[in-house]
Amino acid sequence: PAPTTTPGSYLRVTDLRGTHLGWSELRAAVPRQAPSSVVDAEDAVRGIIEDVKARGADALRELARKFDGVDQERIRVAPEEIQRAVAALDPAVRHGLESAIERTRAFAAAQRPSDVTVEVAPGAALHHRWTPVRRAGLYIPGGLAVYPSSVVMNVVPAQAAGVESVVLCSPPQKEFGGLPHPVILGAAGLLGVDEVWAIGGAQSLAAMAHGVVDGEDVLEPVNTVTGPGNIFVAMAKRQLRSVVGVDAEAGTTEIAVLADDSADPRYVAADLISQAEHDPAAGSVLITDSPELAHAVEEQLSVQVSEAKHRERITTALGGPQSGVVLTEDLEASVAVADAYAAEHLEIHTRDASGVAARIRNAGAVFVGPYSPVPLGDYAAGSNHVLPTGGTAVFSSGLQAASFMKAVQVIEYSREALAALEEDIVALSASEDLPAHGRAVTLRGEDRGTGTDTV
Ligand code: HSO
Ligand code: ZN
Repeated sequence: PAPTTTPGSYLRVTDLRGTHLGWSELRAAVPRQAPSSVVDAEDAVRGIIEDVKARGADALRELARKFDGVDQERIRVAPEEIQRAVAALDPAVRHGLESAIERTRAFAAAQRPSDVTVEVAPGAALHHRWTPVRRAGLYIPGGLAVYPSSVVMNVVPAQAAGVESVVLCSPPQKEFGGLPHPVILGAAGLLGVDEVWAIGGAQSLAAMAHGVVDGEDVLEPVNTVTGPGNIFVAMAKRQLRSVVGVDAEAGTTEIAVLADDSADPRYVAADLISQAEHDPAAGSVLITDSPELAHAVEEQLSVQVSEAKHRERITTALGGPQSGVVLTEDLEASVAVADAYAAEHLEIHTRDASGVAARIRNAGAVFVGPYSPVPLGDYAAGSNHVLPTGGTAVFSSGLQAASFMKAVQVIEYSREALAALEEDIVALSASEDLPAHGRAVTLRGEDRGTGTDTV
């Protein structure tokens, strides 16, 4: 039989019981957002990037007036303003940020990839050497969703990678005298970032990619940009990809909960609500082989949603096609659905939760057991909250030190080790009609024993 989808009071129910779907069919059957309209921003963003490239700071001032309603004197934020923002942080918020920084730093440092050296034959040495990029740029949005936690999540792995120079851009805010949001400045200050520019959206990505001179202030071009943003930011990343390294185009957040009948429906409902709170387009998915649990979660949703501050947004998110309950035959089938959905965040609420977690191939981050809810990872666990969305976890990973690093492959052969490969190289170069390739090797062979070789 084919899967059936029926409306519930909050979540639609897709019943996969009795179906035997293959991988592609499962990928199509799981709840998913309609593809975003990033391309709608294509022409506007192209214009902005060209303008910033051609007119630099003049263009940035004009765009700040147009989009942020702000007349800017200095575009770069004075370092004293950053220090002032640190001093003005609410003590509890400061404590939260500091403990997040500490744990995220510890994990990010441990995640750094290590160099390797291999001797594939006597005298034939290969090294894989990781190096950080020289300079990284981070964009943090302003407006409705202000996430100082995202400053931590982007800056910490860059610093752990050994990036020497980090610049942060965030939109100028009218209500803060044309400066970025004070808690964003405070978080930057706590992290030791002293270069912040008040530039918003696509124009900030253009400025960081191409560099800007504003009188005394110079925004040097960066090698990699990261950070969340709307469709304009996503489109700017797409268009600047040939100029700078970029992280993924952040999509709307999502959570999947894989649960059996041992799960606590109050916890499951609270966690589904927590990510729905971000955005009416956020996705909350429950994958379970227990219709009783699905029912109990629905009951909990009706209690908890009505108590939530952002209940309108939450109700819209839970009711959208990107959210729902997926009913499965058994645990095995639930794991297959979770893999096909490839959630940004996947919670496991089952017996032997760690055993089940170990069987998951596709997820940005896996939260194991009843005491590892997603908001723990959003703010404090020490893992990174910049994770692949929209099913892209089948091929990509969350932000980490390696996102700001690249590897150099180093080749170091001795005379004998090269000689041992001479025939192979000559044969392959002839087969590709590139005889000068072979010649570069035979030349060295001829030197052997003629006394002209120096080593
Ligand atoms: N859940 C979001 C991150 C976040 N939550 C920031 C709260 N603040 C995407 O992983
Ligand atoms: Zn969140």
